Amino acid sequence: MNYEKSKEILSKIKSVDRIAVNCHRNPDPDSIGSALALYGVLSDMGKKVELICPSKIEWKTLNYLKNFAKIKTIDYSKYDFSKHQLLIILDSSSWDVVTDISDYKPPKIPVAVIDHHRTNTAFGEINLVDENATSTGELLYRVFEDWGVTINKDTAMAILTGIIGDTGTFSYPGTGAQTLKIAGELLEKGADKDRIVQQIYRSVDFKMVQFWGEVINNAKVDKVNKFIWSAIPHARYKELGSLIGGRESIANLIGGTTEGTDFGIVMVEQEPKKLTASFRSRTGIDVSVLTQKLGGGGHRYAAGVRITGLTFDDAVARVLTMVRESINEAKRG
Ligand SMILES: [Mn+2]
Repeated sequence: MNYEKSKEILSKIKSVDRIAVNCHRNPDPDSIGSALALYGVLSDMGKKVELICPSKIEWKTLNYLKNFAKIKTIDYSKYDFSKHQLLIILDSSSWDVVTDISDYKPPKIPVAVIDHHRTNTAFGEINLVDENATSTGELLYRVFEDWGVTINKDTAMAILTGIIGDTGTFSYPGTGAQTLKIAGELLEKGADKDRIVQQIYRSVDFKMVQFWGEVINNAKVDKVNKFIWSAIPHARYKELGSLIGGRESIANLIGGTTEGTDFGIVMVEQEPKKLTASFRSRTGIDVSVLTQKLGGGGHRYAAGVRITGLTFDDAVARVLTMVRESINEAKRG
């Protein structure tokens, strides 16, 4: 048994027929892969499952995953949960992330949370949170082991998609023997690693490459505090095509790459007065500590925060000021 809570979740599943499984807001490959892996396993158990997501799926290149088209975009403020007996939430640290609504009132059905974010607020009735898992995909692999599930090729593809998505193809620190061993087992079960990498990392629209160029052109290095940052105002973001996922992908690229820096921040004003910042650590400095001070969350190496209600300049200044103050505080010890 990998997790004590696995059993509790399994017996809850066994006691119901109709289950909703979520993809979080602006779902990434781990969210989508995990949801589809669980969808397959629950369907094989004879459950009626609905896959729900508050956003449109921008990761069209993941359409190689079985049942990809079954993910429904819903409005959580209007959705009728009474048709389900259980909601299983994956890869989401809070209701805000699940629903894309900041003051969401939880539905009146049981909720089980399976997640790997250290900032998870344990907002379900049952919470299986393992912050040492690289991805929800990896976590689910262990849960499926606990459940005695035989992993077929489709499930293996979905799980490996989550792992490869959240580890930058096994490159991020914290990706160790356990993860690589699981990945090896998934390959033996028929998962196609090369296809997954091709679809996640090597199928980038040229418009996106141009957006990356803009972010790189605008980047500045704070040599004193050792970080790189770049910020794109809404008007320019719109001109460049309002590309969902652009911020995260370029944050991975410059945030974790630039010599002489500890971390990087890419800020994009996605809507007027709605700025989202992605933080990426290069040297292991815990960027989730920084985002948490601004009301956000995430992991040691990758974290984020959304600032609403401020003009672009004020929001950027707020992020930079807080970051610089935190670094100075830490230096003073
Ligand atoms: Mn994840």
